[in-house]
Amino acid sequence: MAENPFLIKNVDALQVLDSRGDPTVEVIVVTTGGGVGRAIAPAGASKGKYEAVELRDGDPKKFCGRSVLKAVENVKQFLGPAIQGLDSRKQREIDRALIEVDGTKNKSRMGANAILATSLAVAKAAANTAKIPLFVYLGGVRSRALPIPMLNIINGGVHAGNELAIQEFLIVPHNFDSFSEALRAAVETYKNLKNYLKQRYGASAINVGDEGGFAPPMKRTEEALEAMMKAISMAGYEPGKDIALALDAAATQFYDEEKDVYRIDGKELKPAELLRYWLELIDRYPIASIEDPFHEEAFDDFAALVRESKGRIFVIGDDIVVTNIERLRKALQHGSVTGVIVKPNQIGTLSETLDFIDEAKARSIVTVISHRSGETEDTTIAHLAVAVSSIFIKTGAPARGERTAKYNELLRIEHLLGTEATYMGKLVKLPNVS
Ligand code: 2PG
Ligand code: MG
Repeated sequence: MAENPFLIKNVDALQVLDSRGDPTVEVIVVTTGGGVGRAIAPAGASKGKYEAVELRDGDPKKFCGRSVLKAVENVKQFLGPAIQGLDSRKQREIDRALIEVDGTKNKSRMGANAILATSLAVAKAAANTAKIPLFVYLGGVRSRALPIPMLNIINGGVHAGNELAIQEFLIVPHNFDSFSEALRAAVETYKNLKNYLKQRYGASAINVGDEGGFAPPMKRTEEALEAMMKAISMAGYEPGKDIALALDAAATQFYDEEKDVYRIDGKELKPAELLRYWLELIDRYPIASIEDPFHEEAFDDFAALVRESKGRIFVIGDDIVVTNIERLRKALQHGSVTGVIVKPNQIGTLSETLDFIDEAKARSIVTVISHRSGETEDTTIAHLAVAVSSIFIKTGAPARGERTAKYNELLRIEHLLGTEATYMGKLVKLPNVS
């Protein structure tokens, strides 16, 4: 009998660079059948306290302390040998083995960067051995819906060198027949925004932040929202009806724990005042979702926004939930979220990411498969979004190679699916947009 071609024959790792010039871990898995899987771990800047831990060497002489040579060694010495000879299709068994080798709750011994890159590379090697695309391998025949992209076109917070407190101002092109049409509208809006910002604020306003969005010298939230509304209209679309707005406040970053206030728009707002501010904004603008409206422990404040917004927006948890099932359960007990961000590197393995998505969906929680601010050419999240029929994907502005890599992969998937492809924007009605 011929040998099983799906067995893991070789696992290798090396240090490569992410979009901020920081080193990160790349893992290459090869199967006995010659299938190859290659995956690279991304890295966040506004990280949640409860995320799985990324291992960095901290040696000031190497990459200013940011090198990941220890994590690379961990793949070669411990993680690789632990899964060698296993069937690459047995993702759960493999991920369990990786978790066991690490032995900590937050993956801090081997490093979540080492573990995630290994876990994803295994799935890609299995798909490659089977000679099918990753989204088909993960999702099967049911995977044919392209997600609605949430494109971060104005950057603030810790992702940009301006004074906007809110980290991400996103456009959500939903009223389109296909993903490619939606992406085209997003690009046209992005280009019009560029022209508008240049005229209004000068040439330095069109410098871009970490995720490819512009980082204009704005101070107030409403300035950014107005600019986006204008850009959508200038591009020939109707704000709300065709293209909605969304925010990722990443509020932990502008929360002052000692004083219990949020520093935003030159003011210090108490949680109850910030809640009122969010409600006012969703009255005035076609905002379909707000991510991390309060800091990462504020389960009750999140719940108050869910209650008081009465289904008019998705209240999305990122830092508060960190792709962790236990945190999701806690958030659901409190009624804190109606949507969640899914970042595989927050939890560290593919199976745990899939379990998280399943549990969210089973509780009618909307999913947003998401990139990190430090990204690479790795396109796994594009495949994951289609595989699990996620309504949304968040992967930056339609600019910078590490962001367009994901959009281009989604265009390829749509092309490959041909007439079988559908667009989530056609299947789902967004709140607060008419
Ligand atoms: C976020 C992300 C990605 P970071 O907060 O949602 O946009 O940022 O990767 O810095 O955590
Ligand atoms: Mg976020």
